[in-house]
Amino acid sequence: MQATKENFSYRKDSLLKAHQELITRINKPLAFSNGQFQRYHHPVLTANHVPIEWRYDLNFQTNPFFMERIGINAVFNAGAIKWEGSYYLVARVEANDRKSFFGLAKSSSPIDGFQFLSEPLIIDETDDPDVNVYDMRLTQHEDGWIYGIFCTERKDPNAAAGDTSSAIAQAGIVRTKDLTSWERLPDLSTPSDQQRNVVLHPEFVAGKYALYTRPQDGFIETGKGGGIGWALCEDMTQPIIHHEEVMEPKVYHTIKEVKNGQGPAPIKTKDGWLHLAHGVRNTAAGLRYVLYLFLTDLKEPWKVTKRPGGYFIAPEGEERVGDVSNVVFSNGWIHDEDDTIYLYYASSDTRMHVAKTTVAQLLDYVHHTPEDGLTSRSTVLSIQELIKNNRGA
Ligand code: M1P
Repeated sequence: MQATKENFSYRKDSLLKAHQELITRINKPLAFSNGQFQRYHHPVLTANHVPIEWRYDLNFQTNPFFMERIGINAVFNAGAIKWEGSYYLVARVEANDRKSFFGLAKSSSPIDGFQFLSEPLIIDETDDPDVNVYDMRLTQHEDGWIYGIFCTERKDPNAAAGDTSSAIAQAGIVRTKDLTSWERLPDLSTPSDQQRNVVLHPEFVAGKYALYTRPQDGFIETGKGGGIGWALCEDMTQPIIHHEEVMEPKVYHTIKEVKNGQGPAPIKTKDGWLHLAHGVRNTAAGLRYVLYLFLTDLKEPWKVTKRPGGYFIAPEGEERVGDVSNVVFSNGWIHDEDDTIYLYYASSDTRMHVAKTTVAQLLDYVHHTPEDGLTSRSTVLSIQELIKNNRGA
């Protein structure tokens, strides 16, 4: 390639044009829906959605080959919120150097048109600087703040010499009132060695802040910990949890056999709190992450009242392939004014998708999907029951 002004301009103009086409691309529903939710044709955010200004030096003098300077590897695991009439995703953006950070993308439509704001979020550090941050859950709390709880990862100080992998995951916390200025609070202190997938419940419970946690012994393995925990905290500016109770455990030979974790903050409905979570099982091809739903009591949100068996969303088609294949993960959904729910999920730690459903559909699903009977025989009995009823239909 010749480092000429003509080549520079041609490459720059082509890239800007392709980027503009991508971020303004119309999304359409796929033809088939299983009645539970509607998938869409295109991902809503990908690495290519990241602004050109974040990746390229646009000056011919300093970048004569119009070379990408800072590559973006993936955009995934986004928190979500509707704010002042617009839809926002706070995405995990991962650069080629493996560092994740947060990018806020905005659209007037829930299914397409997401564009990153001009700069990535810069999160203040605590006295113990974060090495990597990711997977922010946004909660609009009744105290008036929007909280973002994310995973902060640091090297394990007790790692043996030569062990360059062991890490400690904990819950970092920020809060904002305008999605522009973010105040860093101290990290959550809990009785567990490690935490991921910590989510703030939107209402006070017994006058306290309530949190869904995921106690775990190791960085990858949850060990004897695991399950979705429930804990109360007096003050988010001094966030300390003294006790966490597992309310939604991992279970042998289910979609959540190895581990599970709360997705976004639950949605309040007339029948209880609707929860979206991920469940993980092991296979010969590695871990498989799927999404599942459950319902908890309105007044006692730590009590599970409905546990539909199996997964709600599993990776399909191109979703099955990516940096960490066979994964769907969600930490953001939006409950719109008309009771539509936009469920934002990432596939294979690579890109973001949207699925559209409604509160009525999800309640029907949690009430009428048989619970996992934990044996093959019980699954056959559920199918027989369905067949019997269909014969009389
Ligand atoms: O790679 C799949 C997911 O693995 C982790 O989730 P969990 O702690 O529940 O296993 C996270 O790193 C998550 O970001 C990632 O998508």
